Amino acid sequence: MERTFLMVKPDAVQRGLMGDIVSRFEKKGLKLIAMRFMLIPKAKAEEHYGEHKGKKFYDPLISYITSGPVLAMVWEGEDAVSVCRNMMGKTNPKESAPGTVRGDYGMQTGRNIIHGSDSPASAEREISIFFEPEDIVVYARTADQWVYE
Ligand code: IDP
Ligand code: MG
Repeated sequence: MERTFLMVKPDAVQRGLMGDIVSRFEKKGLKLIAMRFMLIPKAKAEEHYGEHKGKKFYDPLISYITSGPVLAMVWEGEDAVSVCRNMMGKTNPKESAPGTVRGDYGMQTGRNIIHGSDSPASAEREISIFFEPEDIVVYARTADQWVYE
């Protein structure tokens, strides 16, 4: 099983979309194993988005992601990283397919609703920024026998 880091961004929290977004991943069959509603300290935001440092959207991105609470989550499932990226849609919501989170709710790249890890290695790195090992909830979900053959 693979793990991925997802985060409902401040715009989506303010717009009351948390429940819908969590519900999509839950209904898909992914398993929630950690969740934290929080304000991101600036240093953590800079660590998380370190790969973008120096780009023209970097400073606005750090302001955006620290502008209000986010919902940070870890989800587990078969190929969880790519499954969740597909459900999120393209980075630019104007180009995201209808039915995806960004395609259904966003209008601009600078307000694109959700973050999701782009590889298993990124997922591991990002999870460790936002969660301690003991925050991960280990449990058997009985419905898994109806999700996986
Ligand atoms: P991703 O979130 O789909 O992986 P990245 O290219 O990794 O996209 O960019 C990280 C985040 O930076 C985006 O989700 C978005 O919030 C922001 N971002 C990226 N490009 C732009 C841009 O051109 N204008 C404004 N914000 C941007
Ligand atoms: Mg990215």
